[in-house]
Amino acid sequence: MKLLSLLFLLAPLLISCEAAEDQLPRDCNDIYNTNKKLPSGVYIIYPSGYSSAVQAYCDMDSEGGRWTVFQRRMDGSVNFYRPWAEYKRGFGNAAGEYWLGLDNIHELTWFQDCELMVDMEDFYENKAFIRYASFFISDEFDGYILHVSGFNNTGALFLYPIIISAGDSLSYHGAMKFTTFDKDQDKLSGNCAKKYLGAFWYNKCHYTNPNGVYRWGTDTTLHATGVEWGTWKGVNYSLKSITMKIRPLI
Ligand SMILES: [Ca+2]
Repeated sequence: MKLLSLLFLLAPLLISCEAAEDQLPRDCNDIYNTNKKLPSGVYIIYPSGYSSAVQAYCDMDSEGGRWTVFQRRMDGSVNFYRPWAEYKRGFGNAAGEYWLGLDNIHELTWFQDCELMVDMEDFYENKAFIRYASFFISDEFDGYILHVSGFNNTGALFLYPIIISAGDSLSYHGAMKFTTFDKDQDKLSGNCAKKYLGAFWYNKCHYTNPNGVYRWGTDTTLHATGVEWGTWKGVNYSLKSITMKIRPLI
């Protein structure tokens, strides 16, 4: 009898929690839909319900906005050479350099069809952005396998007159598991994260190393360890900035 009364008392509370949870923004697309005039900036999103609140940078400007940034390098202020637990959970500062976390990226891409955009800039003010029509990753049990396809470089944009495609450096990493220095899931006999000082969906090993060491342009001291997009600037040119962002297909 006591239990029944308790349930009766709690029922409205449980129902209201459920209703409120439905209204929590899962990503920047949800935030955009609450008010289409909101500017780009840092917002709180809830990739998997109430207890999953996390800060993310929302790009509300590029190509129609709605983008949730999950990776960003821009000034070398954050160390990206970190262990598995950090890549799983996320780290850094959403207003600057950060990684949203593999669990969050999985939550945001597994249950809805998403596209990917990568923005890049070198130290000569050349900029490029490319898109992939489909992007999602599996869960930790599967090793966070990367699924990426539909490369589209029509968005390549350069300030200088020579127009060259930034190229597809990511498809080589498709179907790979995520590797950190303390969790080797790549195709190399050694550990690609240790060899190239980053953490990524390394194959044997990489065409791009967005989580590598921030190194201000050309640097051949340690081969291919910088923040690189190989098909654009080669693997010994560390970019000024790179941003990886996702949004659900409409
Ligand atoms: Ca290996």
